[in-house]
Amino acid sequence: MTEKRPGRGPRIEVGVVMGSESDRPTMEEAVRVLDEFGVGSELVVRSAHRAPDAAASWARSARERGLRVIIAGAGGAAHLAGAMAAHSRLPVLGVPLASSPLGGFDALLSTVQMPPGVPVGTLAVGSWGARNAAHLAVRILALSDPSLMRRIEARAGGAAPGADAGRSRDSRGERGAAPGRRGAAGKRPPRTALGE
Ligand code: C2R
Repeated sequence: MTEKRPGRGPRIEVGVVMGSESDRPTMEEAVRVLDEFGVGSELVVRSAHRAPDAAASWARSARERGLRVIIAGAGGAAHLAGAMAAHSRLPVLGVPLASSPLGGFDALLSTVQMPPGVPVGTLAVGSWGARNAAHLAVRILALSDPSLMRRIEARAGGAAPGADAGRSRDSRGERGAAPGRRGAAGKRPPRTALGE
């Protein structure tokens, strides 16, 4: 299923692809960050396992459709980001999702351990990864877009990275303090699914 962003918005430069409709709530977090920076995106479901031809043709046509970065989120035996990198020369950012009983560790290893020459920049598990994939995509695009770089600088102005810790979530999508920070009560944040 393809879901195009509304027609009158900014040019669509980031393709956010996910392995299943069930990944949508997490991957929408990436779209929300892109929206905050005014970066146009499309959010689609493609599965390298279940519909490999459709996934390959989406990746192969990505560049000519104007995309400049692909964000791919998938859980379990997550081959989607790797398949995107195999079929496109665009930068691919992989988001391992915690959708199986292994809590995302399976998806993390499947996504991160790509052979040399077929790179997937792998982010954290779950919503942290989805959000950071979007932030990284924005930084990539800003290298050739001075006004976007100014928006990044304006947003960072005075606020240290992680200043949105109040609404941060851990890798299971649960709310908590940012890593390395202590919560209001001075306690350590909750452990992640990967046993931080
Ligand atoms: P369902 O909820 O549809 O059963 O999917 C999806 O990303 C999802 O997290 C369960 C999980 O299967 C993942 N999936 C992949 C791929 N396709 C679907 N990892 C793929 O091509 O890598």
